Amino acid sequence: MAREIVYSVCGMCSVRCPIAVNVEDGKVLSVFGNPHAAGLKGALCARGAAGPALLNDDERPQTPLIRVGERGEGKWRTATWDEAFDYVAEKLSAIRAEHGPEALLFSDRGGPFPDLHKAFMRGFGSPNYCNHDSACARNVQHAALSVFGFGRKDLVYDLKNARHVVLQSRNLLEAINVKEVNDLMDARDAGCKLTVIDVRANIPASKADHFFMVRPGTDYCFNLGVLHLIINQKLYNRKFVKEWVDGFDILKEFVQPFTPEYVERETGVSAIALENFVHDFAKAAPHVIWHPGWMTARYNDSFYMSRTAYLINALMGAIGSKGGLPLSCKVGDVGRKGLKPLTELFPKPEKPRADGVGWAEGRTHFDAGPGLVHLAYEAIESGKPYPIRAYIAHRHDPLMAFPDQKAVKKLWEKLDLLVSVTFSWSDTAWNADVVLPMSTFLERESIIASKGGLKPQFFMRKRAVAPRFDTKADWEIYAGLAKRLGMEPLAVDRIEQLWERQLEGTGVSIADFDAKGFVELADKPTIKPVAFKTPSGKVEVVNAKLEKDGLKSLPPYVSPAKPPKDAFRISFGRCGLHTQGHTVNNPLLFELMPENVLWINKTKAKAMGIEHMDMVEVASVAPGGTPGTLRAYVTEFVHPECVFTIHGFGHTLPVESRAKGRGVSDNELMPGGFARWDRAGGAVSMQENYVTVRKV
Ligand SMILES: Nc1nc2c(c(=O)[nH]1)N[C@H]1C(S)=C(S)[C@@H](COP(=O)(O)OP(=O)(O)OC[C@H]3O[C@@H](n4cnc5c(=O)[nH]c(N)nc54)[C@H](O)[C@@H]3O)O[C@H]1N2
Ligand SMILES: Nc1nc2c(c(=O)[nH]1)N[C@H]1C(S)=C(S)[C@@H](COP(=O)(O)OP(=O)(O)OC[C@H]3O[C@@H](n4cnc5c(=O)[nH]c(N)nc54)[C@H](O)[C@@H]3O)O[C@H]1N2
Ligand code: SF4
Ligand SMILES: [Mo]
Repeated sequence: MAREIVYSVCGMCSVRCPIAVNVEDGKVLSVFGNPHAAGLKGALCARGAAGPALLNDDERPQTPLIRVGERGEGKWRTATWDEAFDYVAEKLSAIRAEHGPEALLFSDRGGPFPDLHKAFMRGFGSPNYCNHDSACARNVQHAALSVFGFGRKDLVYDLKNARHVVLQSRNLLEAINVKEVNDLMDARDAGCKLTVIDVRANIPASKADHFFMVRPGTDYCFNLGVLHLIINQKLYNRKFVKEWVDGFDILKEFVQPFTPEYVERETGVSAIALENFVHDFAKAAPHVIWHPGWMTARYNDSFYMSRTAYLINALMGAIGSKGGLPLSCKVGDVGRKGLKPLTELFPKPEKPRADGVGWAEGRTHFDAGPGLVHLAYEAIESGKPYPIRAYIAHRHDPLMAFPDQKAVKKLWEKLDLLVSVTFSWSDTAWNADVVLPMSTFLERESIIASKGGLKPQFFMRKRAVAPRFDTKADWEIYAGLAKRLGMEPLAVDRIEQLWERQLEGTGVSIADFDAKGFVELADKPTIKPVAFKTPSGKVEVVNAKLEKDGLKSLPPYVSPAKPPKDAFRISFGRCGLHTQGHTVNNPLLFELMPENVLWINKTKAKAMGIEHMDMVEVASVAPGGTPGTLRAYVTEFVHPECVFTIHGFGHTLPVESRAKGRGVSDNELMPGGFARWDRAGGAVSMQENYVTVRKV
């Protein structure tokens, strides 16, 4: 019996926790949290532990597939990898010859391994590398950039040492990052206070010292009220403000109307409770964290919720502080050399990006990084600024991730080629021309990734077992295409060729990863001195780029519309047992949670004759959505103006026998929602949609 522990990286969600895989005779027995990883305590979440069930599931694409029927009809022919590579490469070459290399669009799920995909796009000659983030954290990213000049991941949440944590639109105990969960629980044991601001009582609310159930859409107002109290009652860190905050007087003047009484009328939170909380919070400064949110593609002003959250942290002196939000160290900050980027194998494409991000009028304030893929779709439809005719959706299911499938499909109609690279079935894979099946995370290697933080590190995903089916790792997929598209440097036969290239000059070797699966680049945690990348070098209340694009740094607060009569705003989020839409069909996780329910306020439900666990139909108020039926979860712990559900259910594909027909898809309740996106923050505004509910 050959038994071994393989150190690798979880792939059940984009957090990518370090894992230890218990392998016997080429079979995975179990998966644990990597015991060497600080803060993980050897733990994984339920989804990570269900990795072997994904590996052993036969209901996933097992070989390359080429469409034979109409798009979405589900008629395929199986192909060998050579055939599939030839097919895709020939199409791509023809499109490049006719429309130029920029006619290829790529969207990615994000995470730590995008360098390879970006390199592939550069090698092809296209600038159109995007990720999924306009349906996720783009508002937070742009908020960080606008206030600090650096991105959201340039700050660390030092939860372990915090004395008061505020979770606003952030479900830290169910939308899981295992280390963060452990750190928060340790901090709580050491006396850290917890405040939750949400439209319903989630799990963190059950452990909170202060819980505020705010009227949906009023978070910006809530934060302006908090700033009002912090400033007027001189609860801020004067030294930090004097040294580091530019525009304090402008902020002071702006927040004057937001008295506790005003905030009470808007949010429903009592003026006294608000004042008590703010004093409690300020007492713990600077060891405080006001979380700016993660999935904030919710309202037209969610960007401003995150901006004001960052400003509150700054006024508390929490930026750069232990137990607050210290600056993340990059590899270079601890005197080491970073990984050699694979993108540098090819020159930067000359054409501007199709989404207009960073250059087009009204879009110059956006991060020139991975951009806004929903705007690139508009370029497919309009042909402006130039035609986009091929699209590779890598580890991305836009048909489930964006509102309004019909609208998205329509925008894709002019594509000559749509490729889905995925390890499970998804609506996007089902609608693709070619499905390139990826090996699960237990069956593949990835390129080496680098992680910043207080102690930067490199980490490596290793193959724990051989693939069960005819699937490939992503490096094998892009190497296969690179060989046929004349991109020599990526046309490798072994992953070591890429690893060696990445590690050149770093002083780290491939063998160094054997001991723990990662290599730490500093002996002890480093708290970096505070420095901002804004033009003034300070925290900026007024952002010149926003103003130049005709947008406001501090827009007037607009009271959110009340839902139409007998209707509710749709609200959604995550649960601990599933990742987005792609684990519902996982045999183990499905058993634990086969469908979603609809949280509805008790008083409202009573008036509508709906009892707990009754079947209800939920339908969009705007025409064009797809109604669905699910059970009502009747509770006083959800705001009466909204109903809430867990995202990712309501699958329809015949190839997913378990998930099919179970629960309801929230994004199908948002017709027209694809077009509602925030000009300032860049993300779609998914909670600006209303639904009706009736007992069936
Ligand atoms: N209505 C509504 N819409 C939402 C949300 C919501 O709550 N409500 N949540 C939003 C959020 S926060 C996000 S992040 C997005 C998520 O949506 P997406 O960005 O599309 O991400 P996932 O659903 O995680 O994965 C997409 C596909 O990639 C495949 N996949 C997963 N991991 C891998 C991998 O390692 N390799 C490969 N090749 N394929 C992989 C999965 O099988 C799945 O089919 O959706 C957003 N959209
Ligand atoms: N188990 C699990 N963990 C995950 C994921 C997963 O799919 N499953 N996905 C990962 C990804 S991609 C992301 S982006 C993160 C998301 O992490 P989070 O953003 O923390 O997760 P969500 O559950 O979408 O939303 C957080 C909370 O916002 C609340 N909320 C909804 N509307 C409002 C509002 O108007 N105001 C306020 N104040 N609160 C509101 C919801 O009730 C929910 O409790 O989680 C990551 N971790
Ligand atoms: S949070 Fe869970 S699913 Fe996500 S990477 Fe960590 S263990 Fe895996
Ligand atoms: Mo996300």
